[in-house]
Amino acid sequence: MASNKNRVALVGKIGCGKTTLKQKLSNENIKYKKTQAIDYTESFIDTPGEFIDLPFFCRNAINVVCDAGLLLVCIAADDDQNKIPPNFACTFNGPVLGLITKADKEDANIARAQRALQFAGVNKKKIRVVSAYTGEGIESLDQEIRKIVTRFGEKEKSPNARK
Ligand SMILES: Nc1nc2c(ncn2[C@@H]2O[C@H](COP(=O)(O)OP(=O)(O)O)[C@@H](O)[C@H]2O)c(=O)[nH]1
Ligand SMILES: [Mg+2]
Repeated sequence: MASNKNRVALVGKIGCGKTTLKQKLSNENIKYKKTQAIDYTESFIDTPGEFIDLPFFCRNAINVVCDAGLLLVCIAADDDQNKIPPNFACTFNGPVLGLITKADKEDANIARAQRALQFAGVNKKKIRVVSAYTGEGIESLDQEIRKIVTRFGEKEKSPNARK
């Protein structure tokens, strides 16, 4: 069975910037496209925000990301209504980073987002602040991901080559 250990999983509310961040980290053009289903690419598992927004689907988020090489739990800096379940990140038996996205927003509240991520079970030392628009924090995040997920960004020769 194909493994997801070379993939980085993104979870967070609808519109928190997961897909845009994925595009930025993949050096793709930034283009808005609602994520309607789980999107598997060579390096990412991008999940629909409904997995977090709707408590009923939370178990799907857990199942889908469980064997990823790295979990990125995202919350937008301007979000004043956290929906990530308490200790969500603790269900994941692997490396986790908490991302505060959209740091460029005028009404960004980094301290609030940090509290929400800690409430979601993310270690305070593992929280990073990024903006896909200004590029803040993207380069260092990219380097950090490469240290954790060794084949991050590599194109594979054929899907069957995956182990
Ligand atoms: N200001 C700002 N807006 C962003 C940023 N990242 C994403 N957005 C916008 O937020 C909206 C939702 O982004 P998207 O990546 O689709 O969110 P997703 O539902 O989590 O995948 C889009 O209109 C994006 O252009 C960012 O870093 N800064
Ligand atoms: Mg999306």
